[in-house]
Amino acid sequence: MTDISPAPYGPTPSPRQLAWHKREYYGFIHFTTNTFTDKEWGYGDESPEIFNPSDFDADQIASTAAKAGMTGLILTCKHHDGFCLWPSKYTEHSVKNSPWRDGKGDVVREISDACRRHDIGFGVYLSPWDRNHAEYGRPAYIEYFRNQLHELTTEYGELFEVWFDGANGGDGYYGGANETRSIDRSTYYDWEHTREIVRRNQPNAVMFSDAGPDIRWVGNEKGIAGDPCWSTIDQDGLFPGIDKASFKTRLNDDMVDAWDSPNDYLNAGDRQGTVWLPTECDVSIRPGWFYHATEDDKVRTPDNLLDLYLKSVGRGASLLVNLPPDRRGLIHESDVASLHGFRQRLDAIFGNDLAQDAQCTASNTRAGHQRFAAANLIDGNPETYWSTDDDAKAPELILEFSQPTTFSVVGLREFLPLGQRITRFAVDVDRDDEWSEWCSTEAVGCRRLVRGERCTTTRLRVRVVDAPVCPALSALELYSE
Ligand code: FUL
Repeated sequence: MTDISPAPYGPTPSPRQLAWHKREYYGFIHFTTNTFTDKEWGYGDESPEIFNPSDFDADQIASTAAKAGMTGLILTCKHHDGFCLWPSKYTEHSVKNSPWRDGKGDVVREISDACRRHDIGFGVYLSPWDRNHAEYGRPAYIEYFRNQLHELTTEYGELFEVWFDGANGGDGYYGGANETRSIDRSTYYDWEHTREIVRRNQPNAVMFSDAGPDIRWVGNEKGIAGDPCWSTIDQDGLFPGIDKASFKTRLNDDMVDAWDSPNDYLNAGDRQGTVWLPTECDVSIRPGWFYHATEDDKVRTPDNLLDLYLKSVGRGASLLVNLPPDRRGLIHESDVASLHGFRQRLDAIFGNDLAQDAQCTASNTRAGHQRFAAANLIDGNPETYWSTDDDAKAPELILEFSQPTTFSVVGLREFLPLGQRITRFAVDVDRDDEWSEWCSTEAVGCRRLVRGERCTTTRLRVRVVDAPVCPALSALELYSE
C-alpha cells in the first residue's frame, strides 16, 4: 500500500528530542557551597567543610517538584566553584570531605533515587568551568572533566538531560594559583568528542547548551521564548558560551544583518534553519540561582509562573524553573506555597479542554481519508493528526459548540515528526454570525498557546494563513481562565 501521509517538511526532531518535547515543564536544583557562603558564583577556594545542610531531605525536594507538576529535576552536580555533590574518584573537593553525613553522603545519589520514587526524570548539570581545579585551562582538565562526565552518566541510572553551561573562563582559585585563565570556548572542550561520552552512556538523554546539540538555550534567564520561537536554527558556528564577536564573524551575512547577538538568534530561532534544535527556558523562582535568606520574600508568584509558562511552553519551548534548596537542604516554604498555587492554576485551566465538547470540521481532509480527519484534533491522542491535500496550504477548521462557550486561551500542536509546517495562523470567533479576528500569530511547533481576550461564542475558526506546505496538526485546544 502506498503511503499517503504528507512528506516531512524541513528539519524534524530525533526520537530523543520527541521524547523530551513531552516533558514541557521541569525543575532545576542549584545547590553547592554557595548556599552556605551566600554567593552566586564561588571562587573555588571554599572549604568542603562548609557544606553541611542540617536536614537535607531529597524526598521533600523531589516530591515538591512532582506535586508542582514538574516532569523532572536537573541537579547542579558541580557548579563553577568545582565542589562536587557526589564523591567523585577524581577530586578531594567534594561531599566526601564535608561533615554532612560524616563524609559518606552523595547528594546526586539521593536526589536521583528520590526522583525515581516520585516518578519524575533526573538530569545533571556539570559545569564546564571549574574555578577550583589546578589544571583548568590546560589539557589535563579536559581529561578530568570527561572522567566526571563518565561517572555521572554511568553511576546514577537513566538521565533525561545533561546540561552544559556557557559561562567558562575567568578568574579563580585554580589549585592556589589565584589567577585569570581564559580559554578558547570554541575549541578547548573538544565538544564533539566530549559529547560522545553522553551519547554512549545515555543514548536517550538530550544535551543542552547554547549550541545544542539536542536543545538550545533561550538566550535569556527570564524564562521567556521569542514570539515566535522557531524550533529550527542554523547550528553552524554556534558553540557553548558563544560571544557576540564570534557570532558576527562565524555566521553568514544574512544572519549577521538579521540578528544583533547570539542571544537574539537563540531566542527567536530561524524559520530557515537547517536543524531541529528546540528551546529550553531556564529561570529561577527567586532573583538568584542559589538560596539567599534575603530573597525569601522575592519568590515568583503563581500568576507570574503562569505567565512564564504561557511564554515558554506556550511558544513550543520547555520551562525549567529553578528551586534552590536552603541551608537545611529543603525547598523553602515560600517556594513550596508558590508552586502549589501555580499547580492549582495549571489544573484549573488545562484540566478542562473545552474543544473536546465541540464538533470539529475542516475545509479539506487529506485524500478524504478518515486517518487525516479533523476529529483527530480533539481526540486527546497526540499520535493522530489532521492534514490536507498537498495543494491545500491555507485550509480552515471550525469548532462548533451546542452551547455558547467562554474561552481565553487557544492551543495548537503540530505533529512534529512531519516538521514545523505552519508559518502563520489566525483565529476568528463568530460574533452574531460575523467572523471577527481574535488573533493572528506566527509559529505552532510542539505547542502554541495564545492567551487573548475572554470571549463567548458558539463557533470558532482557525485559518492557516501562511504555510509552505499543507498542515499536520495533532491538537486544537480551548481553555478558559
Ligand atoms: C548561568 C550560570 O553562570 C549560573 O550560575 C546558573 O547556573 C545558570 C543556570 O547558568 O550561566
